[in-house]
Amino acid sequence: MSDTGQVPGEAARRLNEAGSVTVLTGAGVSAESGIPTFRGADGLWQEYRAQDLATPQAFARDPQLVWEWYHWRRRLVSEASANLAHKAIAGIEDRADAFTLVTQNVDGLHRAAGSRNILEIHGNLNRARCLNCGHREHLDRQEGIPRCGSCQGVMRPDVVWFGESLDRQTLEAAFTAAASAQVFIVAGTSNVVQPAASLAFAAADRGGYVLEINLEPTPLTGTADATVLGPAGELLPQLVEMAWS
Ligand code: BV8
Ligand code: ZN
Repeated sequence: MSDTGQVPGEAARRLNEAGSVTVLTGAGVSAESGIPTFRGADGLWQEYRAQDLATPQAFARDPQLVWEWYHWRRRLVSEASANLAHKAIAGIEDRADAFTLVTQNVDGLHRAAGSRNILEIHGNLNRARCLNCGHREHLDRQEGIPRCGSCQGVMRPDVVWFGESLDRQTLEAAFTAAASAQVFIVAGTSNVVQPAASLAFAAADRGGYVLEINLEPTPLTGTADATVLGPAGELLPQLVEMAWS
């Protein structure tokens, strides 16, 4: 583990030479845009307990409360802009031969930064899904419980809650992108939420070079080929600069 906050030269060289690159991001990549992470000191879960909000049971019990939380998070995101970490990841996509971005984030900031090939494995905050007919639509309203434009049914946030399975096709694509990555970059995630937390290990098992960028060690540290502790908004631009300058 390199705690010098310095990207190793080998990581930059491998990125420059890689035919296929996959990046996995978590809430830490949006932290420098002012979006609270989940488990950090100011984390979303501190103020609100996850089990009270990000579960189907919570929504069944109190849909109004759950929607208030999501509307609050959407307002935060609407006032935020993509940061240098998001932009550096879009820059890697511009230069790599084959590129996939797998994100656990539901804030849509990667697309705002110019990323294109994105697998949003936990869904998206700005989309709602009808409980009755499955119709999905972009969310404009800022409060209350949205009603389906197609059947008037109650809608839920189009995100994956704890205890819910991820979309099978999206998850398969994410594991394929991990297994085929010559370089796998993991940025801003505590690597505890499954099945996302297994992706980096899948990449390592197939001989991919795994670079972890995070503020603190995680269960991946030690398996990753390199772990650099520091802000993604500094380290990812540094990596791009070293790889392609
Ligand atoms: C599933 C969307 C099959 C919603 C999210 C018991 C009962 C039921 C399930 C389970 C169980 N035990 C285990 C499970 C499985 C569970 C799980 O993994 N639980 C964990 C907590 C143990 N997983 C699931 O339920 C998944 N489904 O397994 O289906 C199944 C079905 C039925 C029963 C069992 C299994 C569904 C998981 C998806 C949940 N949805 N979000 C919403 O957002 O509202 S998860 C949520 O956590 C976000 O998506 C987030 O992205 C994700 C992971 O968190 P991180 O992104 O890593 O964020 P975190 O704050 O943790 O870390 C940030 C890191 O960044 C920190 O390390 C910090 O140091 C660093 N950082 C901060 N700033 C910076 C930085 N790094 C760099 N630069 C900075 N500036
Ligand atoms: Zn409907």
